Amino acid sequence: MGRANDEAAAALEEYADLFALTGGDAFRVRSYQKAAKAIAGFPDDLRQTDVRKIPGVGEAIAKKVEEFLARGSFRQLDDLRGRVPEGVRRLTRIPTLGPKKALFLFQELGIDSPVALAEAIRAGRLSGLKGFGARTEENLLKGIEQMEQSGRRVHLGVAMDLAERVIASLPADKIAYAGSLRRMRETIGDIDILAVGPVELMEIFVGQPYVAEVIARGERKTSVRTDRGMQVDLRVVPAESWGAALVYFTGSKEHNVRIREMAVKKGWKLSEYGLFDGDDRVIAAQSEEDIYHALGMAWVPPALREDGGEVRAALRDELPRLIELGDIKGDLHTHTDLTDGIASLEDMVAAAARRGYSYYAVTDHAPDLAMQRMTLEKALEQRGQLADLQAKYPDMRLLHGTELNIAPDGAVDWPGDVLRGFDVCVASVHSHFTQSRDEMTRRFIAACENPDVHIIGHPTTRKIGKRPPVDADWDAVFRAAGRTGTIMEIDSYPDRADLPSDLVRLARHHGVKFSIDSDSHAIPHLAHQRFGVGIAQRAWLTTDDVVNTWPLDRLLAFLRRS
Ligand code: DGT
Ligand code: CA
Ligand code: CA
Ligand code: ZN
Repeated sequence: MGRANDEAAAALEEYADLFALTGGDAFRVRSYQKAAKAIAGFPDDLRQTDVRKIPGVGEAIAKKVEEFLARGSFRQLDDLRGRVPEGVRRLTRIPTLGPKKALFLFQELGIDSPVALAEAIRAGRLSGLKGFGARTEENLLKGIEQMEQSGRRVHLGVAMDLAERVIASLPADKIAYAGSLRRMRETIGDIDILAVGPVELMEIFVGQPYVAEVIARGERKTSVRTDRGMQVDLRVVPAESWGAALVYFTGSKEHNVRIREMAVKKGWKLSEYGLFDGDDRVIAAQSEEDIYHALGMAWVPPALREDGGEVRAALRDELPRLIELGDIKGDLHTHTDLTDGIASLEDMVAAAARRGYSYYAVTDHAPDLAMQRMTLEKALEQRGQLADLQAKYPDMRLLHGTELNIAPDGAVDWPGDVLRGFDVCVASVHSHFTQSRDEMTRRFIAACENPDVHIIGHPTTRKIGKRPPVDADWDAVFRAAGRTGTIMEIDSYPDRADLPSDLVRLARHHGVKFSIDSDSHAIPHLAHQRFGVGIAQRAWLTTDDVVNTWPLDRLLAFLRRS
């Protein structure tokens, strides 16, 4: 997927937001949003495509996109940006604050930024205003705090795209990303790239089109800010200390402290240049394996390097055989254009087959998510189409599933006899996100206890930087899931990353099994599973913990008993 698609989609989304904010027609707002989604999910690079071919892109939008491709913006977007202060636009990014209220706050009270809003709430200036009760104010404060915390960090998907683009742009002898990105953290502060190559590499780096500003430039390290605001550090390291540099700059800092202690205990020294003895003679430096082995321990997979017990386990040679992307045998949560996906059933299935899966579930939304206009007839018709398609794919079992909606009381869309007609039932929270902790906990437990619910989809419902996780007693929820054999999903969509790895670890304590799903709404999303595998690795999962690494028979038997 080319970046041009993502950027054009982001511009259209921003335009839709601004258009809504300034009282624009809701129908047109939706058409911009739809077009943005279609463009983001379009498999081919926008620059090599006739924009008008993309579904949902009419003449007016096509013109805007073409202007955007030519100069990085379009006239109507510039106009609206000029009319709405940047602070007010940032107001709308506060989770739970819609455009209408944001504009109201600006026009009536002159509140022009999230900071100003937090001050106004604390000073009691909003009390008595229609639509701003104590609960609303509390949620707004939480949202502002969350926004400040996430700060300039971006989710893994954005950072990975950029890192791969940087790596592809540089003619190095050896090049790799390190830092939090290599450890597959869910959010990334800055990107750390290591390279072996000529000094001219720095010159080539700062001349790249994605570089917006050079922060610091040197022979060994150059830092830039990219057009998307992310910082990228490029370090050129000597070939003979490649392994030592990788260990050092992969981190985490806490992991590095631990292994440096190991070196010191032996009277040695560990730095970004190598592992040295008391006389400064090099013991190991060229590869990570050499360094870990010299310290008397097994090589530690990057996702585990968080000082969470991995050093002790590596010293005893007790590290688990972590799950890897190659272990994944299928996907159990995907959508088509029957609901809010943008690709047809045929195209999604064909793309899944190209990935070499043994099984693939289609799980379009169920009727209670009213805007998707799903009906039982449509679901059954899709089941027939899937059965017909099956003949074309002898090596991949097609599963007919659905993504149910967990109502506030824990009930789901269809009665048991309908649910039992599906091979896989995912059940997710899509509404009433701000229930109290007790209500939310009961809601999830009820869903787990439903014998026809197999998987809880994107359990916390968070969207990184946009929506906070729901509040529930996860210990209690996971206990119920363990007891009932209900699978917890690791939704791999990088702005969801849901469950996050700390909750995966907690759930595993309760004997819970997991499915690593893409939650695809377009063909390129299928590849997101690699991010879910990263989450699973950070939680120390093995293939035994993850149901969609299992052979079909074992999976089906487990689904039947849960
Ligand atoms: P981020 O960028 O906030 O997502 O997280 P990291 O882990 O990528 O952190 P970053 O970019 O500050 O540094 C990259 C790695 O370099 C870090 O994981 C460990 C190593 N490192 C940086 N500064 C230090 C330090 O002062 N001491 C040690 N031992 N290691 C450091
Ligand atoms: Ca970093
Ligand atoms: Ca850095
Ligand atoms: Zn969902």
